[in-house]
Amino acid sequence: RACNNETRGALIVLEGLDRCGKTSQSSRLVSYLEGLGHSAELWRFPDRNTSVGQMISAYLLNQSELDDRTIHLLFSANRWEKRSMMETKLKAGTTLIVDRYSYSGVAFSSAKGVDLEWCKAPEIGLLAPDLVLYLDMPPEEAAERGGYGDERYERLEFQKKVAQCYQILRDPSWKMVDACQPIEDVQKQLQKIVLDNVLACRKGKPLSLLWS
Ligand code: Z5A
Repeated sequence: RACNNETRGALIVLEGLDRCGKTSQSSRLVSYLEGLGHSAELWRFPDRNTSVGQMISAYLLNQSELDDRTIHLLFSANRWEKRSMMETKLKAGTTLIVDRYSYSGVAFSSAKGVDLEWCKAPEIGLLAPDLVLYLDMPPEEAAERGGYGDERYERLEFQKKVAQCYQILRDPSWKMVDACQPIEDVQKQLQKIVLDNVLACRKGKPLSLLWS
């Protein structure tokens, strides 16, 4: 596999409301890239496998209570603890398809009323995605998909606030994809955008840092 900065992998993030299809689309994208001979891995945040991730998981399952800023910093720490591995993989030529990232961190905490700039601060210096794919879907439609379970944020009123916070964070480089279409149609659109981005990164697009 490619092993220098000129042929690095791409950092590609999928964002969107609960149930918009991030997990389904992320795993399909990895299979697609692997089928073309690219090295690719599926990552997700929170990564519930680490000790920080287990604290987050207990919170999301309503098994523990934490102050809003405390849980925010744990989500951020969960990204920081993976940062060096992320950089190593990218520089070794592996593309990372990441199911949620710092934008979820800021959108969910600011939807609770925590100041947006305060929420962004601990994310500064993490690797910036080469591409953000936003799976766009009205909260009412997302709520109808497979029903919400028992996790903390799975309530329509709260998801509406999260959607508003994503709107504030959104910048012109984000690729918005209509997530109400059938899975295969969404996937076809994502494949084209992702492949273009992977090829651009292989040609030497430098890695950059988030919000600095
Ligand atoms: N959170 C945070 O607060 N701070 C942070 O920093 C981070 C996260 C990183 C983690 O949830 C929670 O933590 C999350 C944000 C918060 N809370 N919420 N809400 P998670 O990542 O474990 O769970 P999720 O992101 O909400 O994933 P999900 O519920 O599994 O949704 P999804 O990945 O977007 O969708 P899916 O699993 O691919 O699909 C959902 C269902 O819809 C499934 O039955 C599919 O078959 C179906 N589906 C998918 N696409 C389609 C289409 N196109 N048509 C019809 N049906 C479809």
